[in-house]
Amino acid sequence: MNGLMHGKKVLIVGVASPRSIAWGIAKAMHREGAELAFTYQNEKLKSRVDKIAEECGSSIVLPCDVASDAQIDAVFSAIKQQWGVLDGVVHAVGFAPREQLEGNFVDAVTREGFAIAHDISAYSFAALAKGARPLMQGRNGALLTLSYLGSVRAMPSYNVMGLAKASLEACTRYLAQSLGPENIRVNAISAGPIKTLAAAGIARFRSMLDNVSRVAPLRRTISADEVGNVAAFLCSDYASAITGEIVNVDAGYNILGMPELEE
Ligand code: NAD
Ligand code: 0WE
Repeated sequence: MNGLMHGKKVLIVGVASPRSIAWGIAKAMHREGAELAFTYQNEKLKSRVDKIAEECGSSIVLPCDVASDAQIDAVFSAIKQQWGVLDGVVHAVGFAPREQLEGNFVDAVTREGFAIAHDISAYSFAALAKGARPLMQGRNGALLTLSYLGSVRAMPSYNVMGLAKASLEACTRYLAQSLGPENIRVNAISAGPIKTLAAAGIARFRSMLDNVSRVAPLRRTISADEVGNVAAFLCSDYASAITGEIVNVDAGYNILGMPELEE
């Protein structure tokens, strides 16, 4: 068994369903020879994550609501006990209260909505980095997070999540600067829209996907498996000189100034 990530031990945070981007990443990393551990946000999601972990031959499945320092600490204590070391962490978590993602930004934004979005979607990446750091010493460690174009462009309805993703991308750079001397790399993938649970119930999500299919240079949307392949590369030693980077995996959508007019 030889793969891009042969023998690497990776913690995956953010699996909620078989559509999750984190699940596409886990499958790619497993295929490339990584050993995986998983967390689940709450008891409602536990059985799903158990099932998905089993498919990757993983027996480490731990509770972790990233709003809780105690739960984050417990995750890394358990990893320390079971593995002793860690090579990678995948952070695929984002949340804002639902009302934040509807309508006009100025109407929707509140102090509390802002705080929650930034806490769960951006601070949590730094919190996981703090926990992982001691277990990654003397190895080729890699941290990876998931962002979206709404961090750098104003998008309808994405609202305060766009601010939180901007913070997450800055966090990626600051973590890269902070942990680079310990040979821990930190990168983000900015993914195009994918129909996951996090997209369910978002008004006009279907028309966003249709728009991407019409105008993106590749004339299609992307899959979680395609994000997974890039994630496996970024967390592998083939990416040993890449850190602090935001890699777009979006069929080219972000490069456009103006879409080509349809005939
Ligand atoms: P998803 O719903 O499958 O995953 C989101 C995950 O966040 C879930 O596993 C959920 O349990 C977790 N989460 C939310 N609050 C949490 C908390 N307090 N503690 C622990 N976990 C919590 O959806 P997804 O689309 O796979 O999202 C994964 C990441 O990808 C998110 O950061 C999202 O912003 C990002 N992203 C998604 C898209 C898209 O179109 N789906 C595009 C670009 C980036
Ligand atoms: O990051 C995201 C979505 C993250 C998200 C989703 C939800 C739905 C459930 C954060 N918080 C919540 N809160 C909930 O209660 N994406 C990149 C997907 C997404 O969401 C959008 C998008 C896109 C793309 C919202 C509006 C406009 C575009």
